Amino acid sequence: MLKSVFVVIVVFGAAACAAPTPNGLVVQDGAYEVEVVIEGFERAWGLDFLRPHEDGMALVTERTGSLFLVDLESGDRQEVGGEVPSVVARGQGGLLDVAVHPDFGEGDNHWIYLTYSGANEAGNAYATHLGRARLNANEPALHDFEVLFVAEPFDSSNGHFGSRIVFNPDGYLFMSSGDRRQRDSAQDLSSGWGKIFRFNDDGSIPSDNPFVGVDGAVDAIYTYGHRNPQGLAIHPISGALWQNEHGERDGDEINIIDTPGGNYGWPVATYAREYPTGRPINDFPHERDDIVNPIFWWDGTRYDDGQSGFPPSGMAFTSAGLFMGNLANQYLGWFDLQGTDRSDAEILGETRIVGGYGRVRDVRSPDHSDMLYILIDDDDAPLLRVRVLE
Ligand SMILES: [Ca+2]
Repeated sequence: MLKSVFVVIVVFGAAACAAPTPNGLVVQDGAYEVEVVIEGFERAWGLDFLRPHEDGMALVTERTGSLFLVDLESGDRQEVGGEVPSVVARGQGGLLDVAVHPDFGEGDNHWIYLTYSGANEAGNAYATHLGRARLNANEPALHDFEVLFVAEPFDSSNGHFGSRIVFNPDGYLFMSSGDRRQRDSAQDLSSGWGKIFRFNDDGSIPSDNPFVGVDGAVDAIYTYGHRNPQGLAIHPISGALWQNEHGERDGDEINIIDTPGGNYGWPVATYAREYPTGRPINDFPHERDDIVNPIFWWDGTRYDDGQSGFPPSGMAFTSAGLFMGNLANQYLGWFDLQGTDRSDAEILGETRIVGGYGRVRDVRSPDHSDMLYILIDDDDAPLLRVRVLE
């Protein structure tokens, strides 16, 4: 499957190219518009919309620990006070993603959800936390903050925390966690590392989660065998959860999280290779029948112009296809996606757009139309609005 040569589409005759990426990759210009909505974020990481009830308003996290309420029309932003959790902003950790309850604004529902790396009581080890609080958008401030889940164990390392959160159409909350750079943890059902979790909106565990009642297993686990998941998005037609994650040397993946209890491979089956030697880490996914294969992956042969993999971040679906932020190569990937589910989904090509701004961290579309918002993860960096011209 998907063995055909992967072609980076370069449209000749388009306007002059935007600023090149750090490694000189050609980035297309002319098929989309970019607009700076707000400038001056420090290490922006996550974004979600208060729509439909407060259309045009959104929340933005900075990894360094601040939460902002932003007006996407006027460009105004206000820092949210009150019970914003204290985070450990170190390495890849800090204040990570934000998700707004799908019924936010109905009745007294003002719940918003955050993931972040937090410390243990001794302050010397960290874990990815999920919490929620009520947002008063007038102050603006958080109230009634509570921790819902901690992806234990705590560890002193500062890498591979994940973490994205997203609600699906059935109202379940999904959360990702990384393997904390300890590979085998992703296969260990008693560990909260390297997993996708599923919760009810109050943080309780759905009774039909696949490992409920399994001795020693973390009952929040929905799928396992993930290295460092960075993007979660709901497909607008199927309602299925899609995910991307970082490989090692190559092995970056796009997955459909459609198999409750599924083993998604890391590190027993992966297209990633060892950093120092380039040798395969273990089996390849297609060699195993007990592994849920990625629907698309980077094995080092996708590009012929110097790019190796696609270190992904946020992802979003729009009417024009699938968009994913590229961190190291600093552009927005626009993927020509055909089909909707595992049986027919196919990516036919990629166009590099919006280069030259910095690492593209979060990518979100409010309504799956032709418009999306992206966050640049850098010092003094912008929130950008991108409109695809088709
Ligand atoms: Ca995998």
